[in-house]
Amino acid sequence: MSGGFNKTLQFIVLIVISVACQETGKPSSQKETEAAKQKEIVIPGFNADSAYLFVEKQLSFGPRVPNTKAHSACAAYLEKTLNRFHAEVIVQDFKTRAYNGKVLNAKNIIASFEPEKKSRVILCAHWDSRPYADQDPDADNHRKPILGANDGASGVGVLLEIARQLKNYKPRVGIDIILFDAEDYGPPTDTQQQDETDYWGLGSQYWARNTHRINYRANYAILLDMVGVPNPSFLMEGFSMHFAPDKVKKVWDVAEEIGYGDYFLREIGGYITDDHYYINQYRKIPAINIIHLDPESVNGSFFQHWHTLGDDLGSIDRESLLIVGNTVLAVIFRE
Ligand code: AHN
Ligand code: ZN
Repeated sequence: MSGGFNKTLQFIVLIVISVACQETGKPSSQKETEAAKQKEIVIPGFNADSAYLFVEKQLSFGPRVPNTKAHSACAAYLEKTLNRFHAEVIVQDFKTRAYNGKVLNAKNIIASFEPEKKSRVILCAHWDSRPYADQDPDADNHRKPILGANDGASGVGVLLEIARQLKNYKPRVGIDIILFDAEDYGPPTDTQQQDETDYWGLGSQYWARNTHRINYRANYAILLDMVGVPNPSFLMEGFSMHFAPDKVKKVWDVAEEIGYGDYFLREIGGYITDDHYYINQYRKIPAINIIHLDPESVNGSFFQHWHTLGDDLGSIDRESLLIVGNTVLAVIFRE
């Protein structure tokens, strides 16, 4: 009985002492450090389940091929969702000619956070999906459109989740999320025009020559492409290293520091004509590509289901979305 009372008393005394210490016991320098910490930027946590749902939602419209209903419906969804996250959204509506002469009605969707800030970083991905499963093992599928879970939706899914975080958390730099259209309408591999690489990245080519604001500048751009594959290997892509080696190093260093060194490999990959190429070449903004590269794969460059009907939700791993999302968030919140 009395032992129990003593213990209770001891406990109360301990609480009183600890509260007293909290109020008065700290040296003033420590208090100042804490005041400074209050003003310090808080890096939000990336929610992989939320990103995964954003991928799933994009696929629910069907293949997002320009000039289709699914494409229009998905564009409306992306615009609405980015508005919901309090971004200032500009939709660039444009027509562009495909390799086969077809006129594509395309939309680049641009979401700006704190557009008044001078110092800016671009985060981008393509939101369209390819009209041709021309790498499918079954030749009967070569003219069927793909869902593009990894090839398109994964990067957009990560960026929508980042946008959701940016509604409540503000880095020191302004952020422009750019969702490019008509990236993947390049000529099928069994036509004569394969080597005409400028039929890829039509949306980024348009944006680089007609930015959404006059005299638009950004410090650099990070492109996400095929970031949802399980156990990804993000090699240092060729054009990224050519145009912006310091930005590659910055991102890879942050990734390693937060524990993702097994995925962001210090190994040079091939040159991929992707949206970042046109941002570098036409706009002179240093742009890098975070892209899963696998020289050992069946297609010699990308993941197993690249440009096949197999690029569906089954080839998306939440963990990979998390790795990329946390890395990009850490990079922009350290600026
Ligand atoms: C070329 O194959 C020329 N570029 C690949 C860019 C790409 C296609 N990214 C996704 N799909
Ligand atoms: Zn593609």
